[in-house]
Amino acid sequence: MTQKVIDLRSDTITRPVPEMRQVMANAEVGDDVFGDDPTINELENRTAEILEKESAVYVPSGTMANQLAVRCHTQPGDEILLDANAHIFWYEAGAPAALSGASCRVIQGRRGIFTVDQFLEALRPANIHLATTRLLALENTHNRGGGSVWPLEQLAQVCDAAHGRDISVHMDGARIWNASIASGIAEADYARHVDSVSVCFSKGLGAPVGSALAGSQEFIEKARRFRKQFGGGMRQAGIIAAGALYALHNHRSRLKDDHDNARKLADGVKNIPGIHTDTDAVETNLVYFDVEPMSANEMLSRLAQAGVLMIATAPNTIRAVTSLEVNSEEIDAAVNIIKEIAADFRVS
Ligand code: TLP
Repeated sequence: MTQKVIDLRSDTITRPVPEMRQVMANAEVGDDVFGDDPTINELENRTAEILEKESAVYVPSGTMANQLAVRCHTQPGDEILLDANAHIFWYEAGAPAALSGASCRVIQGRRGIFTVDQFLEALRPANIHLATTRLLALENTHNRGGGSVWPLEQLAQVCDAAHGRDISVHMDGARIWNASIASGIAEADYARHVDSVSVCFSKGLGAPVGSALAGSQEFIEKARRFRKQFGGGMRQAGIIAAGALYALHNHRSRLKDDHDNARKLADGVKNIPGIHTDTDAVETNLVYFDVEPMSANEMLSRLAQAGVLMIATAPNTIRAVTSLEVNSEEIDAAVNIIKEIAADFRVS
């Protein structure tokens, strides 16, 4: 019997469960560029309802949702303020510059989260030499911040400070569902402080494709036009939107299992010689740990040989992400494998 791979590379690897595939197969569809796809319309309405925003638009990816927001909020030459580890800055292939002509200026937050004072310090005076800061972008939960959740009050303070200076706020809420489950704070309670929010259905929620951008009616109308321009206008995409709708209805509460498994993994590896992790930093479904004396890549290739997949985010840093693809027993198995490999590195 072939051994099942324990895939902890990302929660993006989640595959549709059989019931989800069933609703996808039976989805009612139409041409969404004409606004005729009833399943997409339902998904957009439901998403807007949960986030308590006027409107939402379905898009192929989280990257497109974020970049539509950047495009809508800024003009070429404008500047975006965001944390130094933000996904928009790190992992979107330079899109703010390429697609919107916007530059990024970063704030050195703590685990992706910064204070109102840090925001205020980063502001530039009005001066013709300087770029205009038009947009502040927050990420909740914060990916490279270790899956950290923004404290609501701090988020509100930062957003109020931005709005008071005519700066719009976008929230990359790819994992807002995880933030909400971990904190007990409704998604809408985060979303009410920001002008736009992107959410992903294709991560912990387990849908195969898709994200959404939500905001005011006027903002989303503008985003629909840019979605077309960016090549994101889809046709009978109700097939995939049905998976997202299923995920929204059925998979939000199960994220707690992923959080429990992440904690179990962090607790399991924290005392292994050669592994360093801050277990207090594990708030949701992401676990980061440092390895030494081996490099992250050495560790990853040994793990892969043993059927455990993770990714490196720095020369000595590894990221593991829990999802519906990995159960509690598999976390135990992964911990034991890490233990064995780390011991090998110490004797060799
Ligand atoms: N993150 C992916 C990779 O791109 C790193 C992952 O495996 O975590 N915002 C955040 C906070 C994200 O973590 C991601 C994906 C996105 C946006 C982009 O979503 P997609 O991959 O749908 O474009």
